[in-house]
Amino acid sequence: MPNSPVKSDLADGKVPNIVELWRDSGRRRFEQDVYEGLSGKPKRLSSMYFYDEQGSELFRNIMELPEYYVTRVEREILLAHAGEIVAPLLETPCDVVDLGAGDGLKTRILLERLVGHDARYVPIDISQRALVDAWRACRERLPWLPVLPVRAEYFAGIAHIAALQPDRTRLVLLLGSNIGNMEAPAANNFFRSLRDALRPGDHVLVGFDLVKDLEVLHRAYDDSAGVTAQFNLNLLRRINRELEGHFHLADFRHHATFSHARQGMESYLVSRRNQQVRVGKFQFDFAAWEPIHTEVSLKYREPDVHEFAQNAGFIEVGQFTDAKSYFLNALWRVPEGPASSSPLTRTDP
Ligand code: AVI
Repeated sequence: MPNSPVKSDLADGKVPNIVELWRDSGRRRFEQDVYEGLSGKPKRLSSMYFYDEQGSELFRNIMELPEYYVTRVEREILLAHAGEIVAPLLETPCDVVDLGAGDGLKTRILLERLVGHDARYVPIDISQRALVDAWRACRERLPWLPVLPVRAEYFAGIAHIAALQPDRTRLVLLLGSNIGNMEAPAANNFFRSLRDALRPGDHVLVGFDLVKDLEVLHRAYDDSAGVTAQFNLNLLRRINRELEGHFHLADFRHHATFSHARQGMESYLVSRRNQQVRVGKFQFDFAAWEPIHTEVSLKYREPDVHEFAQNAGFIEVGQFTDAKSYFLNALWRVPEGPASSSPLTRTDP
């Protein structure tokens, strides 16, 4: 369905042309992943299934929480360093490509600096609603800016970037610590394929959440209002809704803990009692206090960031942090010379 407009907005004639590259592998893959994840030991479910309509709404609520510092501190960094970040774009026409854009709120801090310049904004996300919101907000606040939304997951998004007009410099954004939801091999793989899709002189800006006081991390991933717990439990609700699951949510609790071995927060749903739960034609046994692993949110130190850049073959141009050193935005450039030819394996986050 290429270039299909968003139906609900057709009425007022104000619709973005969304390039549709999203291939929802749908119910069968979800069912298969749930079956394999809950049959395994330890049990696990992929965090990629968090983001249905309700989950995306809950994540928007998380970003507003006082305990979830990530959004706030990255905004602080972008406000302080927007000029330096967009400086390399000012010499030629440019495309700002926003991978996992959400509503693009933070990105607009950078885009505002490109007024009067031949710039375009390419938000890429799997959520149609997020893309429409990002497009609308730009139309209102940055009416001079062409916006070319793309509905795709990361790897299809990267392929799309490779096909963008060759005479424009690109700045690719991966903000908000989205990289932290990938294990290190998947993250390296991701950066390598991104680098291979870019040309010399293109730039990348990546948000890395830094290792910090464990109390701060625990509060961010287990907030007092229980929104993060609901976000995690929504996975069971989604299984109930889409796969005829029979989970009683009160029989599971959200648990978030820091793993020193993994250097990151791990989220679990823990069974409060011995129970059997039916999902469609399958039945799963849970022992009392048995966990289902649902998410990693890895945290980084500066050498980790350096290693990612080196492994993928980027030149480090700048590193920007907030006043508390909670978060780091790294700006990398693609060097002259051919892209690496090492084979890539596709890895889901
Ligand atoms: C989307 N991602 C970067 C968030 C994170 O911090 O790992 C998802 C999240 N999980 C719990 N709270 C927020």
